[in-house]
Amino acid sequence: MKKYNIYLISIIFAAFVLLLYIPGAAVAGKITGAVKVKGLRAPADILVYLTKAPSVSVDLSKTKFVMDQQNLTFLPHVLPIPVGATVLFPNNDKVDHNVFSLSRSNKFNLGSYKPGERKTIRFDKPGIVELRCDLHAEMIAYILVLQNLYFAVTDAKGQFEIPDTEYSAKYCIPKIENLPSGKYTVKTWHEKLKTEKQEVVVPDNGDVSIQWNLTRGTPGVLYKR
Ligand SMILES: [Cu+2]
Repeated sequence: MKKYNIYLISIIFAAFVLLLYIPGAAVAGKITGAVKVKGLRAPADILVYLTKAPSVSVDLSKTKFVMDQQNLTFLPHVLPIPVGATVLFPNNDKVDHNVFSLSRSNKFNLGSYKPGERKTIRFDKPGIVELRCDLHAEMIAYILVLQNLYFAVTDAKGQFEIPDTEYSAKYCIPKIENLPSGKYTVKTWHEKLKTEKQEVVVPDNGDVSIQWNLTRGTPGVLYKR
């Protein structure tokens, strides 16, 4: 029995040492924070993303990105996706819709389609995709095509966490627990807010928290060319 305990303790100790020395394994941390805004009903639907981050190769074949159409509304209003992802556009409404985008990076027109029908589009270029409907001028939403998986959208209270494990779970993306330690540029995007950026340092082991105060204005592009 005693021998068994010593074995167990040694194994736990070895695993712990290994965890400390494998680069990027479970150590380092998250970027968390909160956004405050003036002139918006809620600080929700604001994209917070890293302009440059280590590339993580994950299997996107099981992801299920959906831009729904219900009650003359696109759902969700803001959908961030990694570049190369495919999005399903089901018409779950009682009327026809015609989804299109005039955005330079991802131009398309799905044509008019009926309730119960669905179409898909693959997004191969990073950037902002403004979605519209040819039949309903009030319908508008954004698909934000991102270069890496380190991003989050603020909740109703303006809070966010990068990497966003809730997002990964929702869209069936293999979970990324933490960011490797290092210096990162964090940026925001919202259709009605001035883009802001901050430099943050993720320590070797632990999280870093940032606060934003955003104001109304014209946003910038996601990535400079
Ligand atoms: Cu429509």
